[in-house]
Amino acid sequence: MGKTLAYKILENHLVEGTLSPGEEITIRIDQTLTQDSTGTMVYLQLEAMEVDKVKTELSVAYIDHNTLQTGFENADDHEFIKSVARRHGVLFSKPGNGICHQLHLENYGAPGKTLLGSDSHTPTGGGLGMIAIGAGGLDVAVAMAKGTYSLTSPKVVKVQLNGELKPWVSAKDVILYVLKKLTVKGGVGKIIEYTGEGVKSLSVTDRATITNMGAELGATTSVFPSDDNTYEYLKSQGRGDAYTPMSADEDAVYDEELIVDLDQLTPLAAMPHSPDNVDAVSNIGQIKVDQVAIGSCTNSSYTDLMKVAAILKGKKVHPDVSLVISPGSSKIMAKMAENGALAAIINAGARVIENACGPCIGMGQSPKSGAVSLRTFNRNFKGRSGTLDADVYLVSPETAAISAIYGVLTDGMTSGEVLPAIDAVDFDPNDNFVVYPAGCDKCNTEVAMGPNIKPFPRNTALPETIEAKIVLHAGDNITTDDIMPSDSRLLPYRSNIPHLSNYCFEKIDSGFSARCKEAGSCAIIGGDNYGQGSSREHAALAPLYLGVKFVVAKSFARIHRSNLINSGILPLVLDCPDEYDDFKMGDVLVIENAPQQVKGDFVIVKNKETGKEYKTKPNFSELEINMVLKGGKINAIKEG
Ligand code: MIC
Ligand code: SF4
Repeated sequence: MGKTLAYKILENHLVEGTLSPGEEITIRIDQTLTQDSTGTMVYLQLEAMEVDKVKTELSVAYIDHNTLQTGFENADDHEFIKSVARRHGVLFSKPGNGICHQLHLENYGAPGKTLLGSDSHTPTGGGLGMIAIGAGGLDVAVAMAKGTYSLTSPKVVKVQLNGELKPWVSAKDVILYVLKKLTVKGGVGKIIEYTGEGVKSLSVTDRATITNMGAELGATTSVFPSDDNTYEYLKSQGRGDAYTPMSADEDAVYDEELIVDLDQLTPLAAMPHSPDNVDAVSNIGQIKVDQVAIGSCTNSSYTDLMKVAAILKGKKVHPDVSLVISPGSSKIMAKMAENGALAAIINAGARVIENACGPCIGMGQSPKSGAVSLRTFNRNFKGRSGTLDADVYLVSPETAAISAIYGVLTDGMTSGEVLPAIDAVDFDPNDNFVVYPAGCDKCNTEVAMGPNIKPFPRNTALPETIEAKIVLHAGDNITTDDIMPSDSRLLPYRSNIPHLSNYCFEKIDSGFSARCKEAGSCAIIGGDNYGQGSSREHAALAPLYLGVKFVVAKSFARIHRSNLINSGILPLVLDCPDEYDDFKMGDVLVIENAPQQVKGDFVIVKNKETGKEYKTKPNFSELEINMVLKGGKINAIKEG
């Protein structure tokens, strides 16, 4: 039986377990990446594990999220990460170099390798034919310490691409189409593998746009084959020797299949407030636009921005629109400065900001009240832009640029404008933003701990009986942005859980934190896909700090479920989803014989008032049972 590309790469890295959907496996991790907003926690945890040199082939610490430096907090975090990186043999990419995923594609990603990153969009690397997985910070710290990662073997979905995209339709529209079909929970427990003759017409950065937003499907990762285009891309970055051709066997067997006819696609947009709320731009109509933001790890490649420059050249941004552009990397920005494209963008009346995440994570550029903001980003969750009542639409760079000129959402296909072709270019190698660790230098480098860096909370062993009060009854698709919001006000406190915890669930329930403190021991009730979105383990650590013991939900998103387990909080799936409505705020729930129950198929949760019992499924693997018994992953590692 032929093999899928995903399983070939996983098999090459298999350390333990059986590679079959649903089975737990441990794989070797070749590379890791961290970014600063999850990175401070990762490196605090790495220090706590008392390792010397990292066990991976390559580990990189990027600074791209908290780059505003409005106070000492960000700069202190950067210095802390730099010092720990040096102590353990990790490369450090300074702020200003660009966005981690774009930089990793350019400089380090390679076909056939495995990459684990403390950011949910790590699957961007799948555009180069690697298995690149997003995970919680602690999992990445452990991968650096041990060189391995454990996960449940996913199913593999084949997405067959036929034909070629028409002008004004781009890779963003492909992934928006897939999101419309599969929804934000359609990828949970799956790897999305792209095949078919349509693959040939997509460049590596097009492919990376698609695998990047596979995170929004909830998928474990997404992967493209590595072919001539991969070689061309690596060569253009001066890394042709990293090329290896890789693809699935002709007769590979997949668990599911979706066919996408590229030539049938038109420009699409994800409407507020979910990346799967997708419709054709022509159906949505010419809504008035207040802000357009181009950039992020989804759409900030050289080709994307050159298309934008070509559309803007000689034109004027509409008087009612604020257009802001953040390039993906210093190399892209430098190339566009050299070839005049940057001048075309600035002359059109656009604001050009730093090569960083910026507005994508609410670090500046929040739109005005009630605004319509078109963004080439990957998430449009309510309030993520920093403006609670803004309507954010996710679109391609082409749609964003032409709409910025017309002042209304515009379908480029029907605009009559001609979109020029963009030629590929070679980039000059430049590592002036990179600080090398000079081997393991543990004894000679002090950890730089600014006053904002506080110890992270640790759990204790699972007690016999857990009694907890329901402090929140939440709906479906709760995001980690809902649980632990992030913006320019809160991002500087990613290394200060006591401070952050005051804002837990702030955007959907401002009384949450106070209620937890009063209850002491707390439970949360969630709907479907609880914890989708970002990998931030702060969405588990802040609830841990506030006394949350377990979450009962209809289903969980993959990374957040792991983060809860890593923190010793029990994620329990309701066996009968209809019972969700039975639970009421303020009810006290009891789990008896907890250490025994978590080892079995069901955990019985009893309502103390009514006496009614509810069956929940822990679905824990052997490793996970050990973690919840010991009160989290760090305890499990330390105690064995
Ligand atoms: C995001 O896009 O939500 C982030 C910010 O990059 C997060 C990481 C974080 O919360 O720090 C992610 O995607 O994992
Ligand atoms: Fe940065 Fe936005 Fe990408 Fe997250 S999604 S890594 S915040 S650019």
